[in-house]
Amino acid sequence: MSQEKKNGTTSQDASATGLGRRRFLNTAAAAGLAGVGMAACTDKQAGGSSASGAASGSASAASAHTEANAGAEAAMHPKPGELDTYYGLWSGGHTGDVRVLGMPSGREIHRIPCFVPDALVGWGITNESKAVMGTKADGSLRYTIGDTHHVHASYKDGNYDGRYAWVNDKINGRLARMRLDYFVCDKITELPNIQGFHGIFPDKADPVDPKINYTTRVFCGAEFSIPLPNNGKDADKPEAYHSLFTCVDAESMDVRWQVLIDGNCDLVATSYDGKLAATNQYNTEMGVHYEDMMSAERDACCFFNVARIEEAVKAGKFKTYGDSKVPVVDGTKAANTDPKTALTAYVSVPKNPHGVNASPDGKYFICAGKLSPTTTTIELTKVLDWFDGKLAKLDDAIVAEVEVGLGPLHTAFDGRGNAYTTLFLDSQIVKWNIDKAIAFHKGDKNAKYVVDRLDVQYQPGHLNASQSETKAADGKWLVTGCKFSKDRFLPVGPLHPENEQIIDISGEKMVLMADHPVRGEPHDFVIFKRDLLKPKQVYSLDDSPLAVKDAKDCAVIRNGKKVTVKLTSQAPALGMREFKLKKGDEVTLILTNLDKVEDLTHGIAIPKYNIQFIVNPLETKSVSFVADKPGVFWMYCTNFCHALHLEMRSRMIVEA
Ligand code: RUQ
Ligand code: CUA
Ligand code: CA
Repeated sequence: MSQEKKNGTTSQDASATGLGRRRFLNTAAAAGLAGVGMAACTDKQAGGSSASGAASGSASAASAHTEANAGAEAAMHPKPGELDTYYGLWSGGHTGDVRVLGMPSGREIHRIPCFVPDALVGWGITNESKAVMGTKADGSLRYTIGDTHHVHASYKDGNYDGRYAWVNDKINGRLARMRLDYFVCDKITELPNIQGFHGIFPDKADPVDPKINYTTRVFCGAEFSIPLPNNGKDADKPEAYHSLFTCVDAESMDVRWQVLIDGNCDLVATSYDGKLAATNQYNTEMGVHYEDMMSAERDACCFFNVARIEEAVKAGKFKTYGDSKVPVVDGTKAANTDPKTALTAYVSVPKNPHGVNASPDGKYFICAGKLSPTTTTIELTKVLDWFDGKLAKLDDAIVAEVEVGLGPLHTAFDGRGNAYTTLFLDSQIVKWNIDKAIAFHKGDKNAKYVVDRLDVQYQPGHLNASQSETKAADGKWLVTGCKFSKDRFLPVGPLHPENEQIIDISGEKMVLMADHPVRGEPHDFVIFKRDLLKPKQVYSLDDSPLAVKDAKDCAVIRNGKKVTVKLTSQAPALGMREFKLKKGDEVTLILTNLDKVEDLTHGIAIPKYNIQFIVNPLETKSVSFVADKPGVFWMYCTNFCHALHLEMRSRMIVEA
């Protein structure tokens, strides 16, 4: 492939790697991008350093795992009854959920429904879940679809603290929070004035108060620009289109503020000191057509000075759009030319960058080039220097810009100074050393920054390493989400599963350990030590104001047409064996599970009423419906709970 020859980052030819198919896929994928201005990898890349002659990594063979990896092999295949050592939180893509995996086995343990109804738990059926999801005036769900991409968890002291995780919904511009004690979604916020909410990242500390060394904000990047206000009037006025960067309060989940910027937002990163957040921008051209978005040779990584933005909001220097009350400060280039007062700083990055990731030593943000074969390393103290008026040229914050291969998308870290970047077009992961890349960029052409390359199957998007984006990056495991599995699994018709590959990164060379088929379409994920979480095993009756605390309290309480049915479940019986309603009653059924033992979950289904949900030990849930069908309806327990589970029923009698 000519591109590879030119960029010189791969020293082997196709026959040496023996990977004809991979090259075929590359050709196909590269051809798809060739027409839209994918940067050819030349030594003359503006501002970039050439990797010619520097990168001599060799592709590790997939069969390389041998006795050396016996320990890793054993950890990946826990014996029956053995537990995993890490949790993984995985976005589900357009299934709209979040998945919980045990790692490194890759076993899926749980799914957390957020944006999309879930039949198992009754998410979107119970009143409590509907209140989280959001309803229309008639009580029906406002949205029933979602597209989750990026999951990140709350921090304290630079490591996860096990309180919360957040995930985006790209389709309807919403942010969901999950409580990590119960592994449930407890709040969803719809962001105003934006579309295509993509990148998210929680902050790791407060920018001014050192006592707040934990997450209090979540930053959200809007990928699509829209006319502001988006009322159908300015569709043909490109100058009316904008993207906003949004800050959400981690506790209240209220939107605190937004920043109007030039260009769009893609992925988001935050610094360990809380002072900086950033978003990569691929459409600084502000094109509304596809071709326009690829015309510039360099786009940007836009930095936000969090403290200054919050001062500006406090000082009333903002406007609002439409019905939204959220303060919007001006972060456009024209309004931020003086570094000493600037709210934003646009560091240039080659053509259409994608991922931006913070190194675990807290020093750098690394931008992956996507249409450029490079990664750009930005030193954060230099960005802060620029804001202080101590760095004349903002782009001098770029301390390395080196070629790594074709289609770099995301970067993970091992805590030993190495970065791992997915190469979508090359179907590879490249391991490279950050210090050596910096040395190479400075002019030391002998600095061999590429440490290793590993072929993956095929077209990797995200990757992440155990504890990667924390100060406790442990360099043990790397997972990559390959967008195509092709021939790796039994065929099941035209749609193949994705291929999540687990890689041992404890040694110098990466070793591919396992393929895992996954249902579409995970994007990002985080992997962290299991002892960072202390999940609760049972609810408390006081968690719900509606709780029916004793089976004796079961009753049908009538107030005209409005009827409240209070019910309990305790294996193997429901608190009422039968109850009567009248046709047309507006019913709210409250169900409390009085069992106190973990895993003793009951479910309740009402045939023909389209109702099914589960209640965990000491949990209370409710559902509202109109008893519009007369007859006898056997409500039954859906969740296997007891030897007499099948008998666990109650007759709901609706009188005509
Ligand atoms: S994006 S394949 Cu939605 Cu996370 Cu990069
Ligand atoms: Cu209760 Cu099954
Ligand atoms: Ca661009």
